Amino acid sequence: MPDIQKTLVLLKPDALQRDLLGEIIARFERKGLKIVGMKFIRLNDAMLDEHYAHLADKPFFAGLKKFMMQTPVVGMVFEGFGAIEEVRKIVGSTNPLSADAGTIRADFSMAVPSNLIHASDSVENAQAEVNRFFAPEEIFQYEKITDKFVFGEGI
Ligand code: DAT
Ligand code: MG
Repeated sequence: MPDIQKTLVLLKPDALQRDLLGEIIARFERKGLKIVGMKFIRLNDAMLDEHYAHLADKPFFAGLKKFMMQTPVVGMVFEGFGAIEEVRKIVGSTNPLSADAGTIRADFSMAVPSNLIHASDSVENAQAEVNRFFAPEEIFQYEKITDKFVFGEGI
């Protein structure tokens, strides 16, 4: 079994504008990923400089930041076995036109930067991103009736 991990998701302004928040969240809920943090976040320039530092030299960087600041985003923290990779699988690859059918990006979007969702891509980045957007007291531990199906305790 992989480790139990936490990973960060941001539902981007296009998800909000297109009324796809519920549809997207439902996919993670159905999978069994546990929501342990969830809130609106108004991103600013400094937050995006940090979050997208790996893209700072790209020609689309300014446009990407502007896109991400159009509305609040929904920040979420999911928990589960191998959650980082499981969430990325459900999200699909960056370009929606090359993402696999059945993924969120392939099923609901057509172009970058409007690919609906951000998800952490490594253990190191997940830790940094959860801490960047959530204070410790905004991450919750609680029992769910379905925990036994999700954390492998059987029926
Ligand atoms: P991902 O979001 O799959 O982790 P990334 O970290 O390489 O991908 O890029 C972050 C976001 O930047 C991506 O979700 C959409 C935007 N982006 C990436 N490549 C782009 C491009 N060629 N033109 C415009 N936006 C782009
Ligand atoms: Mg990325």
